[in-house]
This record gives sequence, C-alpha cells and structure tokens, in this order.
Amino acid sequence: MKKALITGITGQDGSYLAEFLLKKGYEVHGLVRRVSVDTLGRINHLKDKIILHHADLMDQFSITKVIKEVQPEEVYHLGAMSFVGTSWRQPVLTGEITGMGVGRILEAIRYENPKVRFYQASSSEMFGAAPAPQHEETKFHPRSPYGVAKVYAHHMVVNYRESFNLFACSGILFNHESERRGLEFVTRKISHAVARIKLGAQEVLELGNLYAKRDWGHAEDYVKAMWLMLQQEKPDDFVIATGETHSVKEFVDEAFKVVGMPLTWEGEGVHEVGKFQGKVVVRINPKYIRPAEVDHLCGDYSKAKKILKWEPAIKFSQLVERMVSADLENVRKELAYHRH
Ligand code: NAP
Ligand code: G4F
Repeated sequence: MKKALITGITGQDGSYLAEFLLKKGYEVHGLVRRVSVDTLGRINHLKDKIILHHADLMDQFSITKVIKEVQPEEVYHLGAMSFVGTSWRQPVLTGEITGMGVGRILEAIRYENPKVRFYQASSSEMFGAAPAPQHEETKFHPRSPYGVAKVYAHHMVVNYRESFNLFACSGILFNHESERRGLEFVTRKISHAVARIKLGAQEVLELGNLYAKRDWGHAEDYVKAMWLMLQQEKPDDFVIATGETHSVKEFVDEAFKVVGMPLTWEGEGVHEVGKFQGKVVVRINPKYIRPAEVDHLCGDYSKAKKILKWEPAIKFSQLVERMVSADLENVRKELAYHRH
C-alpha cells in the first residue's frame, strides 16, 4: 500500500484528492493546523479512512516531524493562503505561508525523505498580465502578493529538482471550482447568492470586476492530473486547464439561467446592473475591485494532454449547473433549519 501525505487536506482540492487516492488504494495522511473552529467539514465523510497530523506551514519543526514519522512515497503540497483578495491585506503572511511554506517542506524532504515524489500546487495567477493563451514557457508576470509568493514557490521546486535531484513537480493549475469551493471565491459567491435570491433569502448580489476572464474547470478533474504527474518517469511541470475562457459576467448569466431567471443588463462601469423582470439583482460594489487585476487567463494544456494523457471532462455549463444545484439544496436546508 502506497502512502501519500496531503497538506491542505481540509481545503477544496485536498478533499477531492483524498477521495481519489483512497479509491486508488493509498494510505492517506493529511496535515491539519490547529484552529479554534472545526475545519474538517469537507473531509468529515473520510475521517475513519485517513490519518491526520497536526502541523503548520509556518512551523518548520512540525513539518519535518510529520515527514520523518510518516515517510510517505508521495507528498501533495496543497496548503496555502489561497485567496488573492486577502493577499493585499496580509502580504507578508501570504509570503510566509504560500511562498516560504514550500521551502520548509522541501527542506524537510531533502533531509528526511529525499526519495519522495513531491507535487507543488502552482497557479495560473503566476502568469498575471502575460497574454493568453498561457503555457509552460510563458513568462510570469504576477499581479498580486499571492501570485508573487507562488512564483517564489514555483522556482524553489525547479531549484530543488536541479540542485538535489528531487522528484519534484509543479502543476500550474488554472482556476478550478466545485460545490466545495470556499464562499469568498467569485464562482461560489455567485452560485450561493443565486440560490438565495431564487429562494427569497437575499435580494442583490454585489460583485467587483465583471469583465475579468478565467479558464474555469472542475476540481475533481484537476486532482487526477496531480496524481498523474507523480506517476511519470521524470519530474516535470505541467499546465492544467480547459482551454476555454469566460468572463465573470458570463458566469453570472449562466448561473441565473440555471434557476430560470434570465438577466438583462443596463448601465456602465460601476453603475452597471443586472435585472430580472425589472428588479436589480446584481450590482457593482467598488470594494470588491482589486488594486491590480488579472484580466484574461486561458490555459494551453497540450503538454499535459500529450504526456499525461489528461483531459478535463466537466465543461463550463456543467460546472455552473452543478454548483448552483448544490447551493439550492444547501440553502433549502439552511432555511428549513432556521424555520424550526
Ligand atoms: P483552499 O480550499 O483555500 O485550501 C487551502 C488549504 O491550505 C486548507 O486546507 C487550509 O487549512 C490550508 N492552510 C492554509 N494555511 C495553512 C497553514 N499555515 N498551515 C497549514 N495549512 C494551511 O484552496 P484550494 O482551492 O483547495 O487550493 C489548493 C492549492 O492549490 C492551494 O495551494 C492554492 O493556492 C492552489 N491553487 C488553487 C487553484 C484553484 O483554482 N482552486 C488554482 C491554482 C492553484 P484550513 O482549513 O485550516 O484553513
Ligand atoms: O474567484 P477569485 O477570487 O479567484 P482568483 O483571483 O482568480 O484566484 C483563484 O484562482 C487562482 C488560479 O488562477 C488560484 F491560484 C487562487 O488560489 C484562487 O483559487 O476571482 C476571480 C475573478 C477576479 O478577476 C476577481 O477580480 O473574479 C473577479 N471578481 C469580481 N467580483 C470577484 C468578485 N472575485 C471575488 N472573489 N469576489 C467578487 O465579488
């Protein structure tokens, strides 16, 4: 039985990856940090099948201890401060966790378990202002402290591979979403609000830049690509994407269509509004507009297709449909709970 260690196992991707590896017959270990609230919601259904260890990406000793004790064959490093918006408010903390965190894990591996296969969760946010379509050779131009931290982490992986011959890979993953996405990310914010508006629990959805374009896939498809990278003969870096791009506004339109509320749009700039049957249901709140924006992401995943034989299965409209349907269920339950 192969052993895998997942950092960030309580997050969106960590939960899907744990399910995927359990199905493959792995012994799955996860790293969790101590917090005062329960963060195990996404992995509650797996808790009897996985082994959890307490450590924090800020704390070198705790990480080294887990790597030494578990001696995994594969490490999937998904833990990070992953919300771009927060990275302007806490840039140094973001650097410590999202950037230096990978350095701490690589040091632990180098000394305690140099034969391990290592996966780093790199991000399309590293491309930032670089023109689309972006691929493995596209020059990075990050536009947020989060993007800058991920570029540092990415280069550390390349450097440890070249310096110490570690089997270390980076997956440069474009945005991937799901029913388990955190509520602050735009897709889940939209699907949750649309469900609440449909069920009469909310009147308006407030957003920032409607014209940013993202290449959105489903997290379930993307965790498979992580695993495939670690099964190759040689370590390498791969772009994982769908090759399709949509604006935030298109996501909003599609989500309202799922609940039978097609929108009409009026106005311009911060005065633009989306209406259903003459009533405003979407408006702009400038507080959600970022100090610098990534305007257009669209990934060229031909290398992954050729070498990993990987392709995304879930398309944009299915993704939106799944997220909105799941949130309709969630909101119905929340409302029923509050009525009783
Ligand atoms: P997520 O849902 O925000 O999960 C982040 C995970 O990191 C959580 O388990 C969190 O634990 C953990 N974490 C944060 N700070 C930590 C610390 N100091 N010590 C230990 N663990 C810590 O993110 P995700 O969407 O699953 O993304 C997974 C990884 O892929 C991240 O590295 C992200 O930056 C990267 N990525 C994501 C996307 C995407 O579109 N989803 C695209 C490209 C790259 P708590 O539960 O305790 O908060
Ligand atoms: O959903 P977002 O917050 O995701 P973002 O910034 O693209 O980052 C995500 O994808 C990265 C991969 O490229 C990951 F590395 C990262 O960890 C994270 O998972 O925002 C998407 C777009 C942005 O252009 C933002 O300005 O939506 C725009 N947006 C417009 N209104 C909004 C809002 N974003 C949020 N979160 N909230 C809004 O109200």
